[in-house]
Amino acid sequence: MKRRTFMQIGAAGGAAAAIGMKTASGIARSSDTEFALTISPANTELIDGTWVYTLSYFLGSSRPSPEIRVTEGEEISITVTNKDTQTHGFAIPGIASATIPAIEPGATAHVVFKAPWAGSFLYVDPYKEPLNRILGLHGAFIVEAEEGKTPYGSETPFSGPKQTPQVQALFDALGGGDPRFPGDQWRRNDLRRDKLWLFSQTDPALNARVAAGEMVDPAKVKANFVPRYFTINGLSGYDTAIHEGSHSDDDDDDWDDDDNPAGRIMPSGKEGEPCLIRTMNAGLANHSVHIHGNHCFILSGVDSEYRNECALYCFERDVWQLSPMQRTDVLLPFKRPPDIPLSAWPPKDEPFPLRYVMHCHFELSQTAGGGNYPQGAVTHWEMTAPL
Ligand SMILES: [Cu+2]
Repeated sequence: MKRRTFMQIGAAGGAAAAIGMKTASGIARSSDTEFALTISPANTELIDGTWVYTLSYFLGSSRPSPEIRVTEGEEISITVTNKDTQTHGFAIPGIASATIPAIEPGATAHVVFKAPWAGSFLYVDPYKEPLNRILGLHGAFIVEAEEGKTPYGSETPFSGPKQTPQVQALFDALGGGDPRFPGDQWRRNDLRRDKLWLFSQTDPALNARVAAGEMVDPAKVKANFVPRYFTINGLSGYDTAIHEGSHSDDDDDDWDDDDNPAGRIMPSGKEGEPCLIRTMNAGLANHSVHIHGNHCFILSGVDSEYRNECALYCFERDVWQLSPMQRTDVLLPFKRPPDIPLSAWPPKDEPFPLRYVMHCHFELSQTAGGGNYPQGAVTHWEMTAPL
């Protein structure tokens, strides 16, 4: 294969910033209805400093795997230019009309479709499935509700006709005088209350074979897949959470806070500020997402055609399974942790912010490079102040 000068994508921003590029999973906001993506190879730095060959969708020329946000019912236009030397495609499982089966090297293709009912989707390269998806050609496609209100007027992330009574009851209980959920209701159009955990994995041996020009048989990828790196929104371990001083607008890094990739992952807020977390798995390994401090309410999943559906029972869980291509929205209630008695709340000896870990219970996923712990699919959330 002919090698070109690839883009360099540093895991924490350092190397990329040197060539004037941001590494954010940039957000394309829902006021847009037209998106121009480019498929391009890149060298990506992983958490332990290892560089691997990857493929990414870029928004414009510099943002890998952008989070695309649209509003239900809108006509969406997506143009994809393939700058790789191999054929690729574009698809959003669950939205059949958004498919571009194949785009030849150097070609540009285009698809127009109507955004369906609100929900969390993945966009992927369906060509040579699952090979190209695993090499990095995936991202989140979020459909926001136009209103999303329950009959009682509580805001939810889901379209009215698709809401189940159980989901409505939960959002109506938030901040509505129910002693279990003191504080505020959930608020839409506020990304502090709307987080994304897109899990994936990398097998560097597979990436190296593709980089060397080998025509890998996609049918054999799954059986031979040995994941050694585990990412959330492309980041691992330390890089998935905001660290004091590292990401404020007054420091000398290249981020403004809105554009901070760790900020899209890490929930941060006060007691009584419930937060939606859109969890999805673009990889080939199973994940078992486990959170400390609060239990999460399961809000949605996907049906057999990968369409989004609201939960019939909003179980309170501290662990939920995320199998490959699964998408599950959960609500982190930001309430007093259930094991702290009311008489001891707010705590006097332990200062705010209270920080709680999220780690995957699929133990392999906590490491990087086959051994470095905890540098995998692990992050934390924080409660900054009591009610
Ligand atoms: Cu734990």
